[in-house]
Amino acid sequence: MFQMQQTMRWYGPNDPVSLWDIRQAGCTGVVTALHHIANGEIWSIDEIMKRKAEVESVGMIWSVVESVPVHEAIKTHSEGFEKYIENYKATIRNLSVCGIHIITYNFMPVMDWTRTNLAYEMPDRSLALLFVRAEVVAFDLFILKRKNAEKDYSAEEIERATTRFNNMNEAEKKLLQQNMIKGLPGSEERFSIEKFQQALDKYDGINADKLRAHLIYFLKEIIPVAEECLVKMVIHPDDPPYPLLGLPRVVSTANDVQQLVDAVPSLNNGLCFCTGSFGVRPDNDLPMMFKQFRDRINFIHLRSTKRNDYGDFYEDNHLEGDVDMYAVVKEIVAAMQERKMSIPMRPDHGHQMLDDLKKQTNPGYSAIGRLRGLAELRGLELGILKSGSF
Ligand code: DNO
Repeated sequence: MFQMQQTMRWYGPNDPVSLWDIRQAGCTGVVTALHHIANGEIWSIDEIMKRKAEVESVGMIWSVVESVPVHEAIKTHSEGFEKYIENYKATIRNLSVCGIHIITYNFMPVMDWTRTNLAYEMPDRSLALLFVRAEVVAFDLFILKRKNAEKDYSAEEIERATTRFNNMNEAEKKLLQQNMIKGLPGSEERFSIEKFQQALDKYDGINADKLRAHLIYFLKEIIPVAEECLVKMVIHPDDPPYPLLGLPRVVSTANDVQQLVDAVPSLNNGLCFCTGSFGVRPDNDLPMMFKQFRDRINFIHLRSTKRNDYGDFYEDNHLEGDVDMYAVVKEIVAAMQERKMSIPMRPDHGHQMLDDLKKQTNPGYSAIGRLRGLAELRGLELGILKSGSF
């Protein structure tokens, strides 16, 4: 019987969660990246081997790279983008030489995953990550003051944002700005407000169709290299799965993913199935989506969110919230038996809880919350496997 390969993300030597912590959580694999190498530069074999040795010295394997970031020039087709694509290919080759064969990346313009509140208190007093859409709209209209921003929102959304903004004190406004532009761990980009505006300006004239065309161009360049090196590229969906601050997002729905598959059908053109990201949209049927793309899902993030009708959501416990985790894990278990292989999975995020409340932690990536999530998911999978109900 094939089971998910249990992994956790590790941000490298500065991560307050150690490799031994990850091992004690029951993981056999580690998901990591060379965060110290600037976006767009080639990852050398030396640097990759150093990280690999570190992970292996603790008795685990480096299962998945998350992420090799895609330089902004590649997304906008601005100066130097061909060179950055060549560098990306070189990194794929080097990772493959070192025996690392699954690479995660995303194609979100300017910002990676985004939340407005990093310490939202749950009824049990653990802290969760929260996204309030009215606050993003308020940031756009009243802090960033983006030209023509009001055209992107309905009258009702503007009213909600105005009320929310008027109720915020200076400290809250400052914190919101910070949360929007400073980037969450793994985002790889940090901006001042001026630099942020300049980065947005680069997307003038780039709508969803154009961004998609740039993504397909990139795939047509890199997937043949991935095929040759036996590397599975897995794209991470947009988080949240809809446009932000006027920036297009093109990996938010089943239809978006299908378009990428149609353009580049190779199985090396794969998907990182992130239930927390896709699950924010009620029109994304997660078990169906898993089934649709099961041949090319080579990495899984399991997490659940709880949404409301305004586009807000918070990150819930892994087996609660809107994601039907039982139905999703059933599909995963079935797909693994069919493909005769296990797929690496990490419990994505977790609440800050217990002893971690007294510590400095990476938002979403504290040890104990993820340990709870992993323990629950591992039990769910075992129950499904043993009962043969898949
Ligand atoms: C957040 C993560 C993302 C993800 C990238 C993949 O917790 O899931 O930062 O790593 O989008 O490139």
